[in-house]
Order: sequence, then C-alpha cells, then structure tokens
Amino acid sequence: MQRDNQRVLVVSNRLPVTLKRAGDSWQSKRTAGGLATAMDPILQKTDGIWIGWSGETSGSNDQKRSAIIKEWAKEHRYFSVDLDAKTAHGFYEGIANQALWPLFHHFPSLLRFDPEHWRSYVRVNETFRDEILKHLRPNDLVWIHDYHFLLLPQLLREALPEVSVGFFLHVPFPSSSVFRILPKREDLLRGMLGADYLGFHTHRYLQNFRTSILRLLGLTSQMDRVDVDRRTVTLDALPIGIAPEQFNDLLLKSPGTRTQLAELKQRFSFCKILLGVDRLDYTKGIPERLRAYRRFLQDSPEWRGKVVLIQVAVPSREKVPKYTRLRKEVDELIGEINGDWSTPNWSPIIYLRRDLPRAELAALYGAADVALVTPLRDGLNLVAKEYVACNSSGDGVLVLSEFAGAAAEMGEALLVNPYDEEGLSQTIKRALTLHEPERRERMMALYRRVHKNNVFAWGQRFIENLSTAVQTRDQQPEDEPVPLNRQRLVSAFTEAQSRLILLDYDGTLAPFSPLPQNAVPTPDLIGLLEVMAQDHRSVIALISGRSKADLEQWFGSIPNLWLAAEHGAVLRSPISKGWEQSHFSSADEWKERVYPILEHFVDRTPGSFIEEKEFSLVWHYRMADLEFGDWLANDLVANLEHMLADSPLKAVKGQKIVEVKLLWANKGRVYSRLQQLDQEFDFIMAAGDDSTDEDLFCQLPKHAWTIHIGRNRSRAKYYLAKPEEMVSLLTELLHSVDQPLVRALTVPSDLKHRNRLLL
Ligand code: ADQ
Repeated sequence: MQRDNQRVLVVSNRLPVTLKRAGDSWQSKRTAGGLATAMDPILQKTDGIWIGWSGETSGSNDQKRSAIIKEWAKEHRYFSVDLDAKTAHGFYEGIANQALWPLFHHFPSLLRFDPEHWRSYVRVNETFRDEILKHLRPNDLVWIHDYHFLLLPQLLREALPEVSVGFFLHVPFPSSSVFRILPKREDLLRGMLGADYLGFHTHRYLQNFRTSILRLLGLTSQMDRVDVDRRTVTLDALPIGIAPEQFNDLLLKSPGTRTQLAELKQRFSFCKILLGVDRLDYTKGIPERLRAYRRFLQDSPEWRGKVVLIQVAVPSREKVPKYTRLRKEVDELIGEINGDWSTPNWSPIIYLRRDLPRAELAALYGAADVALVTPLRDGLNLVAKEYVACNSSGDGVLVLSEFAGAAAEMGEALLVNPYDEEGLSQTIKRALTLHEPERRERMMALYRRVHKNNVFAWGQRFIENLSTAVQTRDQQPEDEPVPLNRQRLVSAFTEAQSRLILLDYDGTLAPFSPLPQNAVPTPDLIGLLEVMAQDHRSVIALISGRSKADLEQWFGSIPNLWLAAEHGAVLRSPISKGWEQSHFSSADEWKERVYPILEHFVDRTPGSFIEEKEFSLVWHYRMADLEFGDWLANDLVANLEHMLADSPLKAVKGQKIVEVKLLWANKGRVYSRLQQLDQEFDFIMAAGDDSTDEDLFCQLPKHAWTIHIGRNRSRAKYYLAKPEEMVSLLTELLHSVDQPLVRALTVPSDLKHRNRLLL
C-alpha cells in the first residue's frame, strides 16, 4: 500500500505542455494526451511533480520563454528539462525513434543505430537523472515512462541506491530474438532493471523481457519478479486504460460534439461509416488497411456508394525520413483509390490529415459503424478503447489487429491479421453485416471492461504496486545472505582452538567449465589445501557432488583431508583411505527407469549429456542453448518430481544440471558423521554454491560461518561473489596462522594422535 506522505515524481519525454516560438513571442499549449489524464489526479493527490522536455531546443534565455517555463513550475509543478538541438536530435530522432521504436515494434530492417546518437541518448538520460535528483525528497516515488528512458532507472539507482523507482513501457517489448539485434542491448536491460517495479502492457511483453534477461544477462526470473544485485525487481503486466467518461460526456453534454454527430449522421445517412484514427506511423498499418479496403471495394461491388472510410491521421516525427515516405505513400494510395472509384456523389475515402480536437474525435467515434484499428504492431492502442467508450448503445463494431496489445483484453472485437489483405477485406464485410444481437453482445462486453479498467484505476494500481514493491525490497528476507565480513571471520578462525572447515569444490573453489572433466584443480589450490590440512587444529573436508574417482584422482594424495563424494553418499577418512557409505543402498534398478527419460532430454537438447555416478544420474546442459536448456530443465524436474514422488529418489536442479539422486545422499549427513569424531569445534565454516549445499547449511549450528558463493538466495548467512574470493579467503586464513602451522608440521606425533581420535 502507498504510504500517506509519498509524493509521486512523474518523468516522461514530453511534458503535457509544449513551448513553441510564435514570431518574437512564445506560445504555451496544453496537450490533452491519455498520459496527462492519468497522471493529473495522481499528481494532485500526492502533491507531486512532472519532469519532462519542453520539446523546444533553442535554449534561448529570452525573458518571455523563461517566464513561461517558470510559470509551468509554479502553477502546475511541471519542470522542464532543456536540451540543445544536437543532443535532442541524437536522443529523440536518433535512438528513440530510429533504433528503439522500430526494433521494439519488430521492424529490425528499419533500425538505424549511430554511436554518436547513442552518446546523446546516454547524455539525456543522465541529464534527467540530475534533474530528478534536484527535486527528490526522501520517501518520494519516481515513475518513469517509456522507451526514451531505458537507462534512467539504473542511473538513478547508482546515484542513490535507496531510491524508489517504477518504470512503465508503453510500447511492446519484442521477442528476445529481435531484441538481441540491438547494439547496447545489455546496457538497456540493466538500465531497466534498476527499477523496483517494471510494468508492461501485456504478459507477452513481460515474457519477452524475461527471456531477454535470461538469454543476454543469464538472469533467471519468476513470473512476477527477478533478483538482481541482491534486490528484488517486481514484474507486472498492467494494460493502460482511458478516461471513458470524458468521451461519453462529450457525446451526452457537449453541444458542439452533439451537433457534429448529428451532422455526420445526416450527411452519411445513405451509407455506413468505417473509421480509422491514427498517428501517421508505419506501425499503425495505414497503407495495409487502405489496400484491404480497395480489395473490399473490388470484391464487393454491392457496397460501392454505400460505405465510406473516414481516415484521420495526425502527422508525427516528420524529421525522420521513413515518416515522410509513409505520408507520401498514404497520400498516393488514397489518391488512387478515390480516383479509381469515386462518383460525382460519392468518394470512398475522406482523409483528414491533422490533429483533431477531442470533441470532434468523439463525434466521429459516435458516428462510425465500424472502427478499423489495424496496427501491424502496437504496445496497446488507445483508439480501440476510445471508440468503445463512445458506443454506449452497443451499436458499433470494433475490428482490431491481433498484433495490438489491446487484443489481449479485447477478445470480443473482430480480431484480424493486418498483413492478410484478403482476410481483412472479408472482415470489413463481416463487420458491416454483423447481426444486431451479436454486435451488441460483443460491444457491451467491451464497453463494460473499458469502463472498469479505466486510466485512473491503472494509475492508482501502478503506484500502489510500486509502493508495495519498494516495501518488499526493503524487507531483508531470511534467505538473503549478507556480504561476508572477512576480518571478523579471520579473527574468529585464529582465536579458535578446534576448527571444522567444510568445502564444496565446483563453483566454490573452482569456476565451472563447460565439460566437468576439465574443471581440474590448479596446483596452487592443491598446495593450499595440503598446507591447510596439516594444521593440527583444523579438520578439513571436501564435500562434492563429484564421483569417488574424480576426488581421489585430484585430492586423494593430500594427507589429512577428508573427502565426501556424491553429495555425501560416501566419505573417505584421511587415515584408512577407505570409502565408507553413509547408508546401505539397494540395487541400481532405479537408474534403468530414469536413464531413458534423461536420454530423451539429451536427444532434444544438442550439447547436453548424461553423467552416471554411483548414486546418481546427472543431465548436464551447460553447453546447450541456455534459455532452451533452462526451460527444459524445469520441465524435466516437474516430470521427475511426479514420477519419483513415492521413491527414495529426488530430482534437483543445480548449476546447469538436473541431478536425480538418492534422498539419503546429502551433504548434511557428512556433518552428522564428523560430529561423531570425539571433538568439540569452536569454529565451523562451510562454503558452497548450489542447492545441494543448502542441506549442509541447514544442518550446521547457529554460530557456524556459512558462506554462499554467488549473490543468490540461500540459507547461508554470508556470501562471497565468486570462487576466486573463496580461495583468497582460505589463503588469508592460512597466513593468519602461519607460525602455529609451521610448528604443527614439525610435530607428526601430534597429528597421529588426532587422527586416531577421528576414527
Ligand atoms: P501511440 O502510439 O500514440 O501511443 P495510441 O495508443 O493509439 O498510440 O494513442 C494515440 C492517441 O492519439 C489516442 O488518444 C488518439 O485519440 C490520439 N489521436 C490519434 N490520431 C489523432 C488525430 N488525428 N487527432 C487527434 N488525436 C489523435 C503509445 C503506444 C501505444 C499505447 C499508448 C499508451 O504506441 O501502443 O497504447 O502509448 O500507452
């Protein structure tokens, strides 16, 4: 829940006001976009502020301009960020609209990425960070909007780690195979992950984001969250709404809108009205729609003279060449269709290429029999909802592209593939002839939903969810290890009289290698363990998932080192050198059942293989495609869990492996066994990196120094980032007891005595 005194700072590319030079004076104009409608009540309620770009790049210091900007701040608490023309161009036309926009909308061939533009994009994100920091107070919630500021959440986090940031992406998040085309893709993902709460319009976009962070950053996530740098980032799908009453009110109460509606109905009383309302953007599918309409006229001569398409298109981004070409293409197509089919009394298309006031739009929505909302790709699409809001009588028909985010929640529309010219032309016909009961049923269901999921509910939910995400982030969960204080550990170690040190090998003392047999210990590591194991005050055990043979080959000759193989299924004492099995095991017939299942996964996953150990079977997929491997691993564990439910076996997902092992073979048992050595340990340290080490961490007494390698969730109390840090810690421990050790090496009888005790 949102706390009472939490102010909201809204950050978007443009403010809801714009500045324009008019001769030697300046004009300030309010833009009534959907976002302003959503943000205004939130800003008023929380006494918040809005930070954005004025859209004007002269940087002029003239008094009239400055006075307007001051007025915005004073009257509305809108704070304008000034950008110089070159930086603004690189940021806005360059990266935002020629790299991110086409790519996020699945138009990779239109991607233009200029490194100089990228530098501008970074600079603008930094400028916004600095502006936010100027205004930020403790407890504030920052809400950043859209693809112009993908780097901003992380920039803020670096400047102020405790900052509370939400980010909402208004455009689609593309599939990972498309997203990976972007240069700087990792920077952009890390930038987004600086937020506490990340919102997308649909689950599909959220899934695409999750796959991208897995493939490109190796981050595994859950449906609704991902852990990054010891923080939890909450993920959500939250489609934006509109303010339906504002449209309805215009139709019911505004004399201007009512007159226009009546005039439209009268003027087109002889025919049906199809309506298109779009920004003039290639993602909106306007030429495709026009071609489908032309085909419809060709194929359905009975409709000629009885239908009209009113296409409203507001020019946008005209400094980008693709947009000027689109404008020309649309002009030409409309010219051709009207030229080919018009009669003295009828034109098939009426084209309004300008920004219409909302009052006029509402009249058009109210008059249209069918709305054609057919983008090739769209984050959501507000026009679809606006049209529905103006159809309280349930008369209209919405034709909606299945590639618009809105399709996910507007299933009662007639869904179309906008690339399928013939299919779209047939759907136009179907929409025009839809029987009244079906028409009403579909429209009323849409109407109810548009009212319920309105933009105010959306804004409120975002803020509440962000607030909850921040509170969750601030509660340190029990399974969150903290950074290890090495100094304290070293002094506890040196002061202790009797120490127990339990070490995992792979991922703890040595980094992973694509092939397990290649992760051979270095001579330095062997040397280090040799010297450590000779300290008469320490008992050291290496507890690994490896086979007896591997451990014996690599560490078997180190005197006084205990070895536990196969996660503790077998233990070798340094004196007898014989392997002792911690549990009587029955025959291996379970392997015959499990092996074919793993084999099936090997067949499906190139690069993966099976390792057979005495007490377990392991499917390794480190060399396979990471995303595919992880996905199949989850599938495999789920299948095996079901199958092994009543058996003494367990399936565990480890570091790029799935292992099926006997339940009793676990690392916790090694500690139980070593406790039987007639010895009181006043220092216990255990280090490990994967889920099998958790069995050990749980088993140890509270005062033990349990260390997880890597910053993941764990039952260990502390963490070190990587195996190199663990090895350097052991070296430090060794140096801290240098003198006593040297003495110990000269007293072999003492060692013999101790080893007798151990057995
Ligand atoms: P847009 O790409 O701008 O928004 P859309 O959702 O359709 O797309 O919103 C367009 C808005 O502009 C509507 O409110 C519409 O009424 C208005 N409009 C369009 N043509 C107009 C005209 N000629 N005159 C006046 N007004 C006009 C981005 C994403 C979308 C996402 C929104 C909100 O690209 O996918 O739905 O943000 O998150």
